[in-house]
Amino acid sequence: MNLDETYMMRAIGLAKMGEGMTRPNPPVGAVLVLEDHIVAEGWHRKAGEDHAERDCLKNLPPMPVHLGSATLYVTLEPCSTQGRTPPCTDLILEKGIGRVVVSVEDLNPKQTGRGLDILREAGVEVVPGVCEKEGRELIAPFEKFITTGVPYVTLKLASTLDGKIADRNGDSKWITGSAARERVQEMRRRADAIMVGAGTVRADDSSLLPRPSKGRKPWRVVVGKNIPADTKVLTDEAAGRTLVREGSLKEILKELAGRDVMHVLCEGGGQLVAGLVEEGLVDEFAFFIAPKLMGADGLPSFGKTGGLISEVQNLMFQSVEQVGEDVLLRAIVNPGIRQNNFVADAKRGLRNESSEHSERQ
Ligand code: AOF
Ligand code: ZN
Repeated sequence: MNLDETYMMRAIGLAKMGEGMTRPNPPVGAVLVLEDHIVAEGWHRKAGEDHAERDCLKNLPPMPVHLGSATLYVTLEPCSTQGRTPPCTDLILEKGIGRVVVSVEDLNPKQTGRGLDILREAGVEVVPGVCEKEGRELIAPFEKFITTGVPYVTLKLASTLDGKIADRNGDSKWITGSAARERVQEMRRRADAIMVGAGTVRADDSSLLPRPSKGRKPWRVVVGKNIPADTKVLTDEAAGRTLVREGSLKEILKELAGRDVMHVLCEGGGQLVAGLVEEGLVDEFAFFIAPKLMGADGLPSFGKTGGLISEVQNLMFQSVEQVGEDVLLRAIVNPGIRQNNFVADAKRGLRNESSEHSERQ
């Protein structure tokens, strides 16, 4: 890793502190480096509050410094328009910063490329694309939301090695170990909404809130009906932020976007996740796989079966990581073959929906 990448990774680390808090803005981090030392750091905490650049530059030590030889590392192209806050490009020029290193362009149509052009035209050395993969991953939910008006959906499943999410009695506590469950808390903190099917609420009565919340207040969305009135999501201190919805999953997601939700974490069950996959609404899969075997009586991850090998949903693995005794496999829909095979399957009437297990949403 060269120095630019090292400082950019620090900026990405700072940006992550804001994940789950910034909606409808992206998480952004910034680091100011002078003579090979980090002299200030900042990150975007909340929409309406300082952008990362302003947060960083306001933390400068109170000494007369000439910033012509300083480099500002920002995870996102600095904004150039007046929004809830003034343009960061103005601030960078006002401070006389000589070099700006950026991870990714801002795909917000109001911003794309403009901030970088303004800085270049003013004589600032601009270096884009440093740690681009990590920077892009950081703001993937924002990019999906700002360019399509639909939130980014991460589907989390915890299953046995043979793909079962609960035993024949519906009991899922606990398939994966404590490290994996801790990681799920982290994923909840990064999300703006946690979505589950009604059957999962009936079976688990989980609060679905991140613990500890570290200030995060995600929406909770239950899809389906017949939710007992005394369940946690309807009665606890955050009950005012629980939505119960039925009908088109796409419309539900659009409604959430209208509430500034950029990132939805779906935690099952089998029928809801099958619906999301069928409609091509899942952006990322996070499979936590436990080294356990349940056998045919276990509840399948996806509530529908019967697809043919020629018609399977093609995914592409993104990463493999050991988390405690379990494995986290991250995957996306293979962009090369992004077609909706489940829908094709349904149209041909090939699915077997008779499984009693598919009743659990
Ligand atoms: C940055 N740094 O830290 C963030 C940026 O309404 P505003 O003023 O907060 O502007 C929101 C837009 O600014 C947002 O949609 C995105 O394009 C950009 N976010 N830009 O330079 C930041 N959060
Ligand atoms: Zn800005």
